[in-house]
Amino acid sequence: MNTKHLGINSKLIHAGHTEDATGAVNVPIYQTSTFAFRNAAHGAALFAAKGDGYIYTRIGNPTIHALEESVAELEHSCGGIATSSGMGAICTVYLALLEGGAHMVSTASVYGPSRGLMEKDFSRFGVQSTYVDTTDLTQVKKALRPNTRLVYVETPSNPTMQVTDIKQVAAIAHAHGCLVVVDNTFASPYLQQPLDLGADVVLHSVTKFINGHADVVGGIIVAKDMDIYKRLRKAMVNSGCNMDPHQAFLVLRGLKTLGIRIERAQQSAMEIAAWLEKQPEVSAVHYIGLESHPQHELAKQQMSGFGSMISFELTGGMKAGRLLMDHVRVATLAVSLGGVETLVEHPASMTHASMSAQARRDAGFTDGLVRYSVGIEDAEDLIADLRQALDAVSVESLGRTLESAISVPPEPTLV
Ligand code: LCS
Repeated sequence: MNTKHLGINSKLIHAGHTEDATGAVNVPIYQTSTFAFRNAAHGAALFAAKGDGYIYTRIGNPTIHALEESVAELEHSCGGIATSSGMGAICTVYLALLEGGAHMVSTASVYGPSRGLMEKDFSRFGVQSTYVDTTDLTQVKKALRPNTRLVYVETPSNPTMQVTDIKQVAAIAHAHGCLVVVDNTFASPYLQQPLDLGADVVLHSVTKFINGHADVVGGIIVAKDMDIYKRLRKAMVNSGCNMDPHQAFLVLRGLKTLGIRIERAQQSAMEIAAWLEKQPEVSAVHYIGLESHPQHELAKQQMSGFGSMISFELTGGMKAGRLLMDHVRVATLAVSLGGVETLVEHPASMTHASMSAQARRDAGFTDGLVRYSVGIEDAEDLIADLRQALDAVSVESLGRTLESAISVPPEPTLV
């Protein structure tokens, strides 16, 4: 069905789905590694990219193709490339668009391993990188070098919820002859379409909002033009970062409810963020829907909603952050985000522990930061859960302080 003229919720249901001979309403799982050629000429034509059909699942598969077509349409792109994971998508992008001696400028507050892969692995092949606060356009301009090939932006960023102006960054990067890549995981295509704002490539960890049910790990990349798309697809096929057909089937199923999941979760997120702002144990709340967020106005312009990711800082620092993890009951203590269940984690000791303490501070977050991915439970239950957890943290912190004040120091060792 041609869905180009339809609204986003209709696209979520129908885009990418072409009816097969059976009339199956859902795209079947083509669980096969290889596809038989009709004859030698057909096989040769497929290898010469001249015929219709499939060769081998690492190169392409109908179930995976349906997901790629669907996300490509949602992101207003010429084509999608599904990958084994979000990190598979990031690795493919670096591999396809950088080479030894090239330089990349990136958001400092990116998902930890996106930075780790560049600084610890791609650097071994002579790729250079500079991490800056991309919400500050002067820092982006200053970081550009003659050999800069890529400006990589994560917006909103993980876990600081900083919003980068995609249009402005694209104008700066393009004037310098660089490509712009946006990690759109936190917004999802339901809330933000970076290609329309000037980006050249968009990637997602589909593990998060796109799938939305915490049962699949996957990634996807979409490109603005065919030339870039072909470079990315070649890198994915050659590196073997492909998605599996069963993974693609589950993601296609999750994708259908993206709109209603996000609408509900972001309504609760707004309530929870406003409540958190009033709690004495909380020194800062980073939610782009709050007027107090420094890029609230920009988020309003470049996104169609504020999403459901919140991070907040506890006055009690690292100790309070870790204690809170042990006391939440409705929210699940787990990494990942963007699912129907509310997930809570402590970036300094978990997702962003691979960054140095200095890099975390430079990226703009403290060791008392808590990341909270709002799911679709009842908002009042989540608020009550946070309140009892904050109370328990206060009681336990006080207990530990008293304990250390009255504890008898150990006997000095006699030598
Ligand atoms: N990009 C962003 C913004 C992410 O948050 C993640 C994973 C990735 C890429 C990588 O995707 P994956 O390979 O896991 O599918 N973020 C995680 C997080 O914050 N907690 O656990 C995983």
